Amino acid sequence: MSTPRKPGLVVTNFGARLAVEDADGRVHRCVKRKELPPVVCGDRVEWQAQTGGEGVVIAAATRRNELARPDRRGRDKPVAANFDDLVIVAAPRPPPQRQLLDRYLVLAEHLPCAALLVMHKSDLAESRNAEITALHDGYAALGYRVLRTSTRTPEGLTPLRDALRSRTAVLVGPSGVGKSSIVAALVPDRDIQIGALSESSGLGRHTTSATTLYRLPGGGALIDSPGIRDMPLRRFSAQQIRDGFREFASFSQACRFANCAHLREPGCAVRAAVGRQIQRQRWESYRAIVTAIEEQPH
Ligand SMILES: Nc1nc2c(ncn2[C@@H]2O[C@H](COP(=O)(O)OP(=O)(O)OP(=O)(O)O)[C@@H](O)[C@H]2O)c(=O)[nH]1
Ligand SMILES: [Mg+2]
Ligand SMILES: [Zn+2]
Repeated sequence: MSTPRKPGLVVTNFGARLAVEDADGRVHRCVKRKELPPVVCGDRVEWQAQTGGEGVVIAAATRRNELARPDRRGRDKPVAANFDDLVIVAAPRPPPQRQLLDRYLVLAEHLPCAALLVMHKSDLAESRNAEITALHDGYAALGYRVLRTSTRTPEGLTPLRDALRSRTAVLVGPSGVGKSSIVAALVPDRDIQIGALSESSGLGRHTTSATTLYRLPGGGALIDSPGIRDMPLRRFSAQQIRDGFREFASFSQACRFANCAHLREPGCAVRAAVGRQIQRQRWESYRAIVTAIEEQPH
């Protein structure tokens, strides 16, 4: 006899093993039906309880968006789905990599989702240095939302807490910038949520290193994902990369060629604006990204 189908939210996964939250906020250990494509953190699913064992996920809803990242073999695998914001975390330590920030911003433009830049560790003296200040002001000038945050000062996370209220956000950025520290500070019962996950999912301590969704006390959710060194953008065309640099749009119409790549073409209005209305470092980052994408295996 089969039990009723119930709606659920995937909180974390490890291969085919899933932790699924039910409508009452309880987490259940489930397996996925073999014929279903991979199911990840943030996926809405239907599942059925089974007597004395793991539940079975029998259907997954179409995703609104998804974050993919390279697996150990370098192939893109989805790791999170259905989020409102990509929170891109940078800090003075480890030193920020502009090109990585720009890759995440291109990604956010196309996922689609909103992008929020977080200049973290604002308690450190270096957070006022020329490089961090230039990043902050440069991205703010492009219309991106940029926040300064710290987990080491009393009010250091207030702006981020307010920005994330009732939203589902994914934290991304290189290892060591402070993503998990932010989650620990914004999710007071994170250890309890991890404990519940480890217990109910049978995934053990794995849940602290896998992409995992945590409930925020004021509503909404935060997805913590381990840092990666690179964001390959393999799924994007050259045109999408160009469109990912939002400040190019008002100039590219004036380029001599409609399909101008803004690299070496004569009569390029984007390049003519570099160093003036277009920040030189953004254009250099753009050039490095398109060059890398042309060279990478697909
Ligand atoms: N000074 C300062 N240090 C911080 C702050 N937030 C986190 N850190 C420190 O930064 C280091 C890395 O923090 P994590 O939260 O583990 O970084 P992460 O981004 O989750 O790293 P991965 O999980 O490896 O991707 C730790 O030593 C933290 O104590 C902050 O606001 N100020
Ligand atoms: Mg972490
Ligand atoms: Zn051009």
